[in-house]
Amino acid sequence: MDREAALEIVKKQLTEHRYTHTIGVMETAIRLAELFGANQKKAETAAIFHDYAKFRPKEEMKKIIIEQKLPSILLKHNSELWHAPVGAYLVEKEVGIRDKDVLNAIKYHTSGRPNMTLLEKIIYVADYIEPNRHFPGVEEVRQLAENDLEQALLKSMQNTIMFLLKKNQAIFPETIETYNWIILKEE
Ligand code: DGI
Ligand code: FE
Ligand code: FE
Ligand code: FE
Repeated sequence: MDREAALEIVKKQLTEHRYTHTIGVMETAIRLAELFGANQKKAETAAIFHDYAKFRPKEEMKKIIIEQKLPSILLKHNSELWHAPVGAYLVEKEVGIRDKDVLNAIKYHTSGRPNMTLLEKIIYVADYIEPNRHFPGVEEVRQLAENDLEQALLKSMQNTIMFLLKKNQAIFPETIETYNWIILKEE
């Protein structure tokens, strides 16, 4: 899909702040794709639509998780996690995007997953480091992403898990599994 057409579709789903974030993720993802040899067009499309479902009512997302047989464990965890798998479903159904690589990058952009593809890593990291983000430690991840995407992914996951631990929040199993996968693979 043409970039301008895609942006016009997603803009209607988002707040101005979230739309600005989306543009930042798009630009960052394209640059990472160029740097690490991924398909730039897929990176662009996945980035544009990654937060498509962010503002859907919780009840609508819950209904989709049940009816589409998405993992029911999602319902026990923070609803912040729901927009990623629900977004992948809605982007296929409502926007007509069928590319599995793009849909999986949207689906796993919040938790990651073991054996993530290059495109999935790019969207995860771009979401974390895009220029409008101001988390503590984000600059270190930006530096790492200049030459080592794996290290950038590991650091952003560690920061996210640490942040959740400090807030007494549960960690979604797939988030932990992704973290373990990166660490064990390096040994
Ligand atoms: O949608 P964004 O704000 O751009 O970012 P995101 O989709 O990466 O993350 C959305 C939220 O989900 C963010 O506040 C962190 C949170 N999150 C990520 N992994 C986990 C999580 N929350 C819980 N409870 N457990 C997780 O494993
Ligand atoms: Fe998100
Ligand atoms: Fe993220
Ligand atoms: Fe995002």
